[in-house]
Amino acid sequence: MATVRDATYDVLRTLGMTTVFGNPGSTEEPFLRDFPADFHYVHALHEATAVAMADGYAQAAGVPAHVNLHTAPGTGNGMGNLVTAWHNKTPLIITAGQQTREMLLLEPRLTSRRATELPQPYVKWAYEPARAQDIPGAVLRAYATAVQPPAGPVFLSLPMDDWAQPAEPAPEMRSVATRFGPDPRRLDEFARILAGSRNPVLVFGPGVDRSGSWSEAVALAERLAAPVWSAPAPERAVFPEDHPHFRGVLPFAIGPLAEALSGHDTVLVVGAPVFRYYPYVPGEHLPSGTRLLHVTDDPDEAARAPVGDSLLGDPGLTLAALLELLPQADRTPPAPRATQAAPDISTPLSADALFAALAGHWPADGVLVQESPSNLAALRRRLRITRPASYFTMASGGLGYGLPAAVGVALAERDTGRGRPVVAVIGDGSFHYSVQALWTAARLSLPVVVVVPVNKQYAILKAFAELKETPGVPGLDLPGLDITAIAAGYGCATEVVQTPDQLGAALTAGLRADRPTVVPVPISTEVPSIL
Ligand SMILES: Cc1ncc(C[n+]2csc(CCOP(=O)(O)OP(=O)(O)O)c2C)c(N)n1
Repeated sequence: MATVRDATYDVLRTLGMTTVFGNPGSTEEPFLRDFPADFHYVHALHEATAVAMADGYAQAAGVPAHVNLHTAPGTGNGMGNLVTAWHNKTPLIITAGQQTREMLLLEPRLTSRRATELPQPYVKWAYEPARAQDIPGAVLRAYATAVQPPAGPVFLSLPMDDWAQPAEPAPEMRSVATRFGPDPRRLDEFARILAGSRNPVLVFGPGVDRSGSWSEAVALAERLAAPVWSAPAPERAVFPEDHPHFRGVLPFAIGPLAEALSGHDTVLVVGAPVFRYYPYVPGEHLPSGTRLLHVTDDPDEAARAPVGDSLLGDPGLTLAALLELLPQADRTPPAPRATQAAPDISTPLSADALFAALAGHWPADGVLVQESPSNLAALRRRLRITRPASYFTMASGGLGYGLPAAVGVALAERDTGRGRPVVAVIGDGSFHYSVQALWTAARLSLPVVVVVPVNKQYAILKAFAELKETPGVPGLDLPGLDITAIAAGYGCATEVVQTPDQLGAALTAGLRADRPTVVPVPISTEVPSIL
């Protein structure tokens, strides 16, 4: 007799979801028992790590990922990175154990009280099946919900006594659309406005990368002879950053962002929120007289934009449709950005010198995962991303994503056979939020290189305190942390680097190794301005 457990593994198999990221508990053991040989359990030592590894894996492999968490405490531990997965628009199916139905009324130990409310509002759907027999169908519905636009995480709470119950006939396998095209009438209107603009500017967001449409984005920029910005604080790179039209990443504050767009009569934003701001710097959302057109596949993103007219549609399909309608603009294309002077080499290195060295040794098909808050501007200034799907960070602002995400990306590179080298740049503060990911990377023999700029402080919080005039904040210094010892304890190779040449050697060796390598680099403690 087939059980609910058998039927659920069959559904997961049919969906191609045979990798399970998790940390097990008693409420999950009835699901995990006799773990099938054709499935891979990726063991995380902490649930935050499990969720972010799955997120990185899903984004790099371009598939939804499954995370199995412990009941309420495990789900709680995973919550920070669940918030990030929601903002990242990463399709994740989170399953969590629940106490046995027989005892739920009296709330025994490990009951998840109001289990479906716990992950709200950072899931698209949360459900505890009314009957054990509904689990396979609920997994199918969870999958459909997670992958449809806007993609995102979903949550199932699954009582531990359900798995041994007899299954009903398997649910009908169905397919669902993951992209939708724009309304043709509204599209015509957008094309007409763009064609009639004197000096349009393009702002591309992570949706362009998620929809695999860099080539359409480049074609539109060239068709309109328009400069291109990345939307502020992007979680993915959106355009070849060595292209002459590329201007950089927009500032993430109201006044400065509007200033960067001044002189343009039309702004076309594709695949991003309007806009992702962080420090409050008052001002107008747009320069006066500028019109904003917003293309997104997320109705909520369109609804909350403070300015602009929106068109719902997949970024890639909409860019392709605009290209059908727009003639070649008769304008001088924007001139390329000035090349940067080489940074001074000092001891310790400046962030600029570190990242210039990283760029100098960068593998052509390298993937960068980043969580280095105060050094982000220097990193993005020095290391230009020129290929799609090769830059990942968190959209949320929550630390503890980058390190485990890099491990998930590296696993996806191996599983897909693509094998691109993965380098993470993780601040010495950010390093500690999900540091256990190093152990999983070591167990899986993943050759990920983790560069840690060591400034022994939460520098960005010092910069924020300066901007917002809040002196005397405690807890902004990080003395007494031995990154080398911590990394070695989790099974990593480590090498402290002081010079650009040493970095090149460490990178080459680390990317060829059969385990992760952590590379602490002491850097200047100067605090860069936040804007
Ligand atoms: C989960 C979480 N906790 C706290 C913060 C607040 N926070 C933002 S940046 C930061 C410091 C990061 O330090 P580090 O990684 O060393 O980078 P640096 O600013 O020095 O470049 C902190 C604590 C956060 N964003 N997310």
